[in-house]
Amino acid sequence: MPRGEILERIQNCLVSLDIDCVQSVCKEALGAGISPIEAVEKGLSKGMQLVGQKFENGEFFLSELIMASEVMKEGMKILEPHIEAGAANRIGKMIVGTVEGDLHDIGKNLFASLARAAGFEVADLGVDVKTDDFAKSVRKQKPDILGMSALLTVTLSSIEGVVAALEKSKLRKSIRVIIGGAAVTSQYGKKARVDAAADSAVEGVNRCLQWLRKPV
Ligand code: B1M
Repeated sequence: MPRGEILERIQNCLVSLDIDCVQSVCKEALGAGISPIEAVEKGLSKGMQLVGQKFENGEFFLSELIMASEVMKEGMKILEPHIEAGAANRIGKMIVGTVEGDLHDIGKNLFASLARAAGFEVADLGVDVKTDDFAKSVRKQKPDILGMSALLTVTLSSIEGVVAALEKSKLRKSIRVIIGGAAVTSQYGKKARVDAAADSAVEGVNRCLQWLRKPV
């Protein structure tokens, strides 16, 4: 079966909220030589966007969003072990988390797992991370990079709060800050004075790798 069709089937399985279907088509994708990252980005993540559209136009309710997250996580369980570790040695340290008021964690988890596979040591602070907790963790753990995920427009401004807290405690200049998530745009990234705003986890991790080759 053509690769495009397999990826489309992954999306359809997700939209149908069918765990068995997602698991078997993800396995089929790997068997057909589709890279696990492509299956995540063009299959599962794309399917989640379709789920989001159905929620927006009233076809899906919160219960379906919750179910879709579970289905995506089951698909990730098949694909994640195949995302290869690229670097034998630790290349840098990173702290990640989803901003205060926001409970979405799938994109943040994806970014963290790709970063680990690329050789980063990643401390994951979880979801709904308070501004002060981001700043405290940076002070304590001294990472090279801070990554924040934000999917809700209403809580997006927490990012500016974290940047301000880092500036206040004179920590901002010693780290790079990257943000991502459905609510993030590059325009917002400039407003929030972060170093990068990534559209995808792959793009974000690639940017982090570039930074570590060219330290702050
Ligand atoms: Co909610 N949700 N949700 N949701 N949800 C969205 C975000 C929404 C766009 C849906 C919609 O209306 N179309 C909408 C936000 C609207 C807005 O603010 N503009 C929304 C809403 C409104 C809500 C609630 C308020 C609903 C309610 O209660 N009435 C509520 C809020 C709860 C809260 O957080 N306080 C809510 C709840 C939920 C669930 C809990 C049910 C569930 C999340 C479960 C979970 O995460 N464990 C959920 C889901 C699943 C979604 C959608 C459908 C899918 C999100 C997702 O996981 N996508 C979402 C629709 C959408 O995004 N279009 C939606 C897959 C994931 C891989 O994508 O996280 O964007 P994403 O990550 C991408 C990139 O953004 C990037 O990489 C990934 C791709 O490679 N990326 C990074 C992400 N983080 C990065 C960090 C980086 C770099 C790249 O560097 C650090």
